[in-house]
Amino acid sequence: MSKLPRVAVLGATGAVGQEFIRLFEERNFQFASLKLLASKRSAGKKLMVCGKEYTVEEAKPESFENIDVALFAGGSISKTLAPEAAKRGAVVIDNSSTFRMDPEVPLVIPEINPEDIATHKGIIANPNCSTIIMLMALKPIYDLSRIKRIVVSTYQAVSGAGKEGIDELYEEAAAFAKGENYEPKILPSASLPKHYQIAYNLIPQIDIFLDNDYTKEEMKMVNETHKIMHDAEIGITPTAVRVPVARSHAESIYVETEEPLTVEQVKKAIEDFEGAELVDDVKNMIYPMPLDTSDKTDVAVGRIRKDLVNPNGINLWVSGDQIRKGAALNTLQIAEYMIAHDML
Ligand code: 3JN
Repeated sequence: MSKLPRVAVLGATGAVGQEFIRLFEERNFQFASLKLLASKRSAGKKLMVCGKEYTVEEAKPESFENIDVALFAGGSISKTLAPEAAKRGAVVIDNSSTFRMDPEVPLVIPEINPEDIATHKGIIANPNCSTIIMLMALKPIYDLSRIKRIVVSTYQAVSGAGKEGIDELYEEAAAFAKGENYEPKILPSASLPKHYQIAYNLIPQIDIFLDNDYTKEEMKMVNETHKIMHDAEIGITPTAVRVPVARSHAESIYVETEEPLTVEQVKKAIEDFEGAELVDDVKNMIYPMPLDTSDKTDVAVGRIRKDLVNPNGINLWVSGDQIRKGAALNTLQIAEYMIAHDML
């Protein structure tokens, strides 16, 4: 048996960092040592991991000396610290978008393109949550017949905008119930000049608009899908929408394949695909819902049906926990794959 890895977690106190810690316990993830890192503001906090207390340290370039694998929860800090960690010999698995489209950096969903991990040069990128949740449903279909076209609308939970997003939803709903006014400050994004109520509403904007009138979140889904699937020919049209759901994203997806597929073929492929769960029994009102997929490992796929117009079209509905499979779990699975294949 090879040696256990020396692990660092950057962003340990945030939602993704906390999920890493839960997953270490749940998956019995073994390490020789663990360092919990965060911004100066969180340094000194004590956190329990697998029954042992750890003190959060301020993240600095030197923090990554003698580290085998560094799990980065995300954020702009990745830009400066990921190269510093890689320089010191750590393999960085990064949740931010900073390096995702860098041709030198593999972008990996372990159930889909694990072979790309071996090409890393010190940094491996974790895809955007909406991309991961979509592709966990579409890869089994792609393996039956190449996908030519995807039209997807996302229904993204407020926790995708951080803890402040959840607080805003709860506070707005509570204020509304009491007939009070509430001034939104966070959604669609704290940094934007205008904010809209999310309680009892939908906001068809996640992140900023780009020159083509698609949002950055939507274009992440397009570009990252091409890279992960090694197929830049897939035509993808996304609409990303923030919905008043606390946790777990959902997506309505139309796919068009090269060859016509039957619903039975698609259902079987989803059932057989590691990490996807078929939740599809409409006669008994069984379909994926965010309340059911929150804190769950698998991405749930249902409402699978033939398109009414195109014989090569299939429609489906997906829901998955974006903090888990969409972020922390996918990152940890990359580390687990590397450990299992003696790559660290
Ligand atoms: O809004 C969501 O539901 C997902 C948000 C993702 C996100 C938010 C801020 C910055 C990302 C991401 O993972 O793509 C980033 C980023 O790293 O650019």
